[in-house]
Amino acid sequence: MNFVVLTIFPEMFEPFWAHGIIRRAIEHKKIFTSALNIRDYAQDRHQVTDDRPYGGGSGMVMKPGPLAGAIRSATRKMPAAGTVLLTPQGRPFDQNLAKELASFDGLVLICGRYEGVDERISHELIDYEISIGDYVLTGGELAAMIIVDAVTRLIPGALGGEDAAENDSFANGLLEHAQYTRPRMFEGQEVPEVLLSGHHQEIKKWRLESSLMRTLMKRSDLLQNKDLNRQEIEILDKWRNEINKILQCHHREREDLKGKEEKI
Ligand code: 4GX
Repeated sequence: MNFVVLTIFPEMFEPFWAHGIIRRAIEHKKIFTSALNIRDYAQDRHQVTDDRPYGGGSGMVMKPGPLAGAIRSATRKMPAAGTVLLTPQGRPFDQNLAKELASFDGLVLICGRYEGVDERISHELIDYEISIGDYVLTGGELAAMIIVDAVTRLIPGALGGEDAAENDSFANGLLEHAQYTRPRMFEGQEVPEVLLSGHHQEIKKWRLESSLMRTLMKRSDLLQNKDLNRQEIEILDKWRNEINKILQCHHREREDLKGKEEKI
């Protein structure tokens, strides 16, 4: 995967390329990264990339010329690349969109600043408008890093050895199960016995239950939209039966209480 970022602050990406899994993916040639300065595509002597908005008002707008020049320069070198504009108006970024983007040979990530980019940029030159969430950033750079990060870990071989992308949160539409490491006892809290048992089948089942419980408690919206498999339905059914038993008991007690009160 070839990532090309277009930004007026290319230096922001230097520490990002230089650490952790991103750095290793670059070293192992799983990804290629570059940040081009939009300013270099400005025509005038002062290399201006922004201007006042037509119609008046506060703030500045990114001029279309330098942006179009930068995008065309990037796509000329990789015609099959997808072009992405980071914007709060974009399609919400999620794991499914990350997977879709991971299938491209290259991605050109366009980072706007100020109040945005001249509207005439979007149409021909942009394949995707993407938002990383409903909040306002000072520029698209952090959003671009988030996309590079989430897409990189989906590229085969980018994650080292054990930790494969198939095993994490969202890969199966559920949140990650609870995790424990040494010591066995921490501030009066023990590690669940089953995880020490070495019983792989039981551990697998416990982890699925943990995943389902956390998803139900923290993000029930994810369960509503998910295709559940037989084992997942079995677990949810078991919980439903247990909850029903508790509630029936509770209702019966209240009925008993009411009966007694009526006699008095
Ligand atoms: N998810 N911002 C972009 C300037 C801008 C505005 C409109 C193009 C069109 C954001 C987000 C985000 C702030 C980045 C405004 N550029 N980007 N910037 N949320 O808030 O992606």
